[in-house]
Amino acid sequence: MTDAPSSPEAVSPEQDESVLARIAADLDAAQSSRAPTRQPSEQLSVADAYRVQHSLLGLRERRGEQVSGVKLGFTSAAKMAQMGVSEIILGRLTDAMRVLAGAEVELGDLIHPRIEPEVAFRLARDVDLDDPTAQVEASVDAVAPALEIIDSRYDDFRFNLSDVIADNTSAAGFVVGPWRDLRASGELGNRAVRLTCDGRDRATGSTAAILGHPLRVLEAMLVLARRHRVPLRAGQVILAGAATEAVPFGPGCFEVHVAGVGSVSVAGSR
Ligand code: OOG
Ligand code: MG
Repeated sequence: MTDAPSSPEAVSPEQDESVLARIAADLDAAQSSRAPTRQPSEQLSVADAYRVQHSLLGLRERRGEQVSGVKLGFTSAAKMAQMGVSEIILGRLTDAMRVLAGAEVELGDLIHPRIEPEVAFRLARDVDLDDPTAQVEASVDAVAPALEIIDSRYDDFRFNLSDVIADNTSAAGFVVGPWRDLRASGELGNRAVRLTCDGRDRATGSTAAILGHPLRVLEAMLVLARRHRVPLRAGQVILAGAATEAVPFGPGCFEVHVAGVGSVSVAGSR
């Protein structure tokens, strides 16, 4: 007897390119019109979901955006429980999503944004995905506190694993604080993480919530980048994934504090 298929990968047929392109176009339109869309009626395999993500990125690149990094999602139990998804996912960051430290973000440009505290790493060298001995950690030179603004393009911020991958893992904005030399920043495995709004605590946790240690995301990232052919290039930012639940991003000044790493803020404005 064989086991029943358990993952979307196992049960979903590959979709035609035209179906994938249509889903990408719907997601792109939802983002630009700030009107959320329905989850696709097709059940996508994980591989197809990354194809949709690539084509969504292609639409952004055709408008002149440039990739500035990658982000990991669902690397903490807090996020998995909040969203009901329990597999690590990879998304792409572009220069248009970058927000300067301390800057204001117009909330009306987003659908139903949330914000979450993150740790960022910086790649100092390209990673050769086809080199079986590639070591990402050796290619990372700096760490920084970061905030991620997520904004699902789906109604009610609800999705399944494949649908959130297709939607570029809800990526909408990111803010990176001052970089510190990774080798001089000490043990990163259990640093207190705090997200405040106008000085009041909104979420608290520890970097230990991120796969036990935030540097472990680098291995997970390499596996996903190889499988779904996501280039990893010198200078790119890597968001390790939120250590706590995301909170609604509304008016006010949101700040992340990562003990011994630093702080950075962003303001929501109407
Ligand atoms: C998906 C993105 C998850 C993280 O840090 O875990 C993520 C979502 O929650 O909408 O960015
Ligand atoms: Mg995140």
